[in-house]
Amino acid sequence: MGQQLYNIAGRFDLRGTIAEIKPLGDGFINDTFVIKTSEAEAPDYILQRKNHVVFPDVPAMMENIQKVTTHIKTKVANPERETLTVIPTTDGALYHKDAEGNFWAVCTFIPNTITYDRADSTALAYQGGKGIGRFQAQLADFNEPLAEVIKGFHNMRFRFEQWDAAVKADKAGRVASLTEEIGWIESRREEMLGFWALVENGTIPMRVTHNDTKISNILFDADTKDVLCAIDLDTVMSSTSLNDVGDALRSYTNTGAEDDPELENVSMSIDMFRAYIEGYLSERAATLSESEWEWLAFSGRFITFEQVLRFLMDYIDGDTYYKIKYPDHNLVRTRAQYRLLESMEAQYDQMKAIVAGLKENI
Ligand code: GN1
Ligand code: MG
Repeated sequence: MGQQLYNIAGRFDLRGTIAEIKPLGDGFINDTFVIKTSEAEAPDYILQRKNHVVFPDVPAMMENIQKVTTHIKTKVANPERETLTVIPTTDGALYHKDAEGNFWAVCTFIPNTITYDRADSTALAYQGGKGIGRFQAQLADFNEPLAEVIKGFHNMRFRFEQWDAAVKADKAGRVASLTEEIGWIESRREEMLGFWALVENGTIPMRVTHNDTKISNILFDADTKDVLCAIDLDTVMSSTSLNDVGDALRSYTNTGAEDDPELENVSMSIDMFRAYIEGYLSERAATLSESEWEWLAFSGRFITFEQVLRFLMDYIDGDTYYKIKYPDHNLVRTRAQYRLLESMEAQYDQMKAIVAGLKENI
């Protein structure tokens, strides 16, 4: 891989000399590397191999990212720092396709920043909420069409179609051992599709959204700990803004890990819920529709449910979508996310009361 990475990096229009290329983070989908350059004045870069099984049209995805970041750059004081900068190839393309058919893309590494795998304070949750609220606000007047990079990504009707097909096919022969877990999904089918019907009939508006708002996809300033921008823009698409809030609540409010094998660790922190929502509303309160207000608290339940479904579906399919670290990883993820969902359900009245209180005070 070593020399190959240098060759690939060499295809892009980089400044400076490459000193080192090393792996970064552990995303479930793409492979990510940091390119360090020798010269102090040359930036470092992020190189990613984009997963073209998950993203069947990488060129369209890169177009989306380019359009959205170009738009955001017109809205901010520091365009180099407050959104991603896509670096084209020396031929001017937004990606490089290698001999094996892999797609690669580069953006600038934004220095003096920090990411978190877990929100460890309400201050951080507030900042994260502010970040996604601001991202949505920056794109409120974005009117160009965006490609649907993953079909039906947060579309619950589509997810249930996939689910029904997966359970029926039972590719890995695991369905018989999953009666209880499958029951978790089936008992909520009607409620979740009922919510989605409000999106389908236009009661809940479609907007430009990020769609993968877990905390590790947000960049914070290393000194101030203030939010800088949303990164991992692969899934930017048209969706409901509630899905961004819901996915973030799933991530920020969890007292345990997403794949915590110790279920006692997992619950929803109501303080983190309040902090995230307050941060989000600091940017979005004035522009939320009545229906968005009404379903704001529910959004956490919706996306956490979807994540239970997606992890379990991947386990049923034989672990083809998410990278796993051990054989039952997707089942452990399913159970941990289900525990979080139960905790949200148990605290739902409080969540709604917090949102109602915040609405009164604006
Ligand atoms: C994936 O790409 P990454 O690792 O940030 C997934 C999200 C899931 C998340 C669960 C394109 O996010 O939808 O919520 O894992 N992204 C895609 O951690 O499927
Ligand atoms: Mg991603």
